[in-house]
Amino acid sequence: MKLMICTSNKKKFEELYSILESLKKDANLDLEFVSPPKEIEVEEYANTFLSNAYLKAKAYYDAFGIPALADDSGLVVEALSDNLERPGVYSSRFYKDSFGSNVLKEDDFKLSKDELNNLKVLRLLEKEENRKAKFVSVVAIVLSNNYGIFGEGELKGSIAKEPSGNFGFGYDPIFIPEGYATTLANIENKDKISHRRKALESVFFILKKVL
Ligand code: ITT
Repeated sequence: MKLMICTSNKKKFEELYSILESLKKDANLDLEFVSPPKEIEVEEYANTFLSNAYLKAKAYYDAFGIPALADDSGLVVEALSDNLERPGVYSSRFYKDSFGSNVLKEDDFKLSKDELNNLKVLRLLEKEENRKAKFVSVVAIVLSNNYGIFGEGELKGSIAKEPSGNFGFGYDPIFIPEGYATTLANIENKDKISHRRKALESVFFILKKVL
């Protein structure tokens, strides 16, 4: 069976692909992971990771008629969250969010999107003692028109005082996983411990039963 890995984020694609290949080998499943024939624009208008993951996978399934896998993920910082988790489902575009927008100055906008997101979190936490955070990933697989399966994974940790490391992407340079003394961007085997691996393991558990 062909399974499309549906994301516009190149680094996320690489992580999904590499974890999926290792799970496939362990499960001895006849699966071929492919890229979608072309990228499509999906409006992620829902307010949960689960709904957004489903929206992405379903949009690709509807466009190409091939079983589709999508991940919706993000960082949740305890001190920045109230009834809304932040950056949460808005992780990718947090630097543009009106919440805390005064901490970024005009001059900062020469930085990349990931650097701006990290800078904003660090500035918002400047005087904050509670640095607890977690990464969340929800993976949806749409197998046919009315049949979707899901998996969720979390990685607990804390926010560093400054960015460090080059592995991974997004918020990895400012996130220290529980039990480690350094950021995820300094940890070469991220794929073995990540929220994404946990989400894929849990959806694979179901996939093995239904294929
Ligand atoms: P697609 O929707 O096309 O998959 P995206 O990057 O927009 O790509 P999301 O909407 O799921 O994906 O946003 C996830 C954001 O959360 C991502 O851009 C990062 O900023 C952050 N993020 C998610 N997983 C991460 C990880 O493993 N390490 C660091 N940051 C991560």
